[in-house]
Amino acid sequence: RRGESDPARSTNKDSATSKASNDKDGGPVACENMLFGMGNPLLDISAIVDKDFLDKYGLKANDQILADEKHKEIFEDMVKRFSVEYLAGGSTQNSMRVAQWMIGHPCKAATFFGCVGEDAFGATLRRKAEEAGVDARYQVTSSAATGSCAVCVTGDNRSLVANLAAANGYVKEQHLDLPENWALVQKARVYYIAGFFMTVSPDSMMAVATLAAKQNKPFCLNLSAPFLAQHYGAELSRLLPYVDVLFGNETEAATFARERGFETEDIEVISKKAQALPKQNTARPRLVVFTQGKDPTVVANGKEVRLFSVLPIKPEEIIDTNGAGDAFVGGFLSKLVMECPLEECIRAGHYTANTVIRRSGCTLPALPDFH
Ligand code: 26A
Repeated sequence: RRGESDPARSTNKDSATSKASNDKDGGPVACENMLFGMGNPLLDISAIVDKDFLDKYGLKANDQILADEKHKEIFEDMVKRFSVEYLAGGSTQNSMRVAQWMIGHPCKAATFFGCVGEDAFGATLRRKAEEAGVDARYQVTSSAATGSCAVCVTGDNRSLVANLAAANGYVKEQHLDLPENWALVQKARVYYIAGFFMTVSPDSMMAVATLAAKQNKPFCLNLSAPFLAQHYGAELSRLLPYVDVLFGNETEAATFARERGFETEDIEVISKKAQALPKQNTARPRLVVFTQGKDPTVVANGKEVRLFSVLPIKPEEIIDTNGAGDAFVGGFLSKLVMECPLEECIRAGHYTANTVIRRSGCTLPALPDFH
């Protein structure tokens, strides 16, 4: 039964409050490599910057983009002009660290695949993953530096500029397909890949997505950023039939709807339409989960659209919203993988997002205080 039931329809309402290692309710026990993630391992270089800095590099206050020619100097410039912090980043890797923290079990429950360079940044990412208890299995390339992401904070906004570098060098045949790695993929119960990885290895994503459908396990995808719906529509269309849980925020949902000709700006209608798109594994109804910052999270499950209020937070308690979306996903997945009901998955996601925005970057305090 393990890994096959639909957590969103589970009737075991108590399971989210029992410890992961506690099997007294008959729920699953935390085990190694139960949650699989794959993405761009990036080191975040974060600073509070000014409007001049954003203008110099043509950045919007709130955005996530890939670095191009005009951003070549941004990293050096940032370090020179502002006080910077170095933090483990990369969207999917953030979610895996958060999920592992919530699962709170000594075993490495979360696996992460991605590509780093042979350098100090790569070593830092490896150490951070190790400290978080994540089983990071990196492909290592000698031909590029470890990827980094400039996090330009102005007030409550943050503009992210990712220089994928080595992360862009992930090669399915050289990593995912290796028997010892593929065995870890097969072992997982739940799969999560942020849409960002469509710019790197859509074939790797398809391989994982088709396996998930074949084995009737949930495959989860994040819309990640507006530019993906705009410029990676073909990759997204290929993946969508395999998506069991689709995550996104309000801006990404709006762009997705526009690109697909939904002809509505109403997020509840968008969630319903996305939910109803054709699906490969019909045994598992799709869930669409759209966060909206401080506004309620919208969930469509095929029968209804529900709204879930987030935890209140005073503006002065917000330190940095960078990683809030990843943290929400990490919390959600930590309960999905334990086959908890939808309400518990959402509650955990709101808790981890609320925790992360009180801190710099996608970082966590020593122990979760959730249960
Ligand atoms: C392909 N792109 C643009 C990206 C990213 C990314 N992670 C993967 N691919 N652009 C930004 N990030 C990460 O998002 C986190 C915040 O949600 C940053 O590294 C940051 O940690």
